[in-house]
Amino acid sequence: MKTAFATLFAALCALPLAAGAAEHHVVIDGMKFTPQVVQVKKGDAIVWENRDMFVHNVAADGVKSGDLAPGKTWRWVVRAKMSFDYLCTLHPVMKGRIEVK
Ligand SMILES: [Cu+2]
Repeated sequence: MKTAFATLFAALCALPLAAGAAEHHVVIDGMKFTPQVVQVKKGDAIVWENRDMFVHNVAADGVKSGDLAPGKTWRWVVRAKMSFDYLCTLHPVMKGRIEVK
């Protein structure tokens, strides 16, 4: 149920807000990023929302959310046309990927 809701939430939030640019949501819960792979365009925003009971973060080269306490969100705008993998440095088994088209 919780997972289904998270998926629905992510799907709803992926709807474009304005022509050309979209806001994508990634839910952090159950020690994972959902969806794990997000396809975006340069100029889009991604919002990570920590719904887990633990502190997590989003980290890659040049991408650092800092620690996100439970309930916190972090918004980041895609500035370069470059795909990358990211992880939570506190729990390196938590991995995600941003694919920039
Ligand atoms: Cu974590």
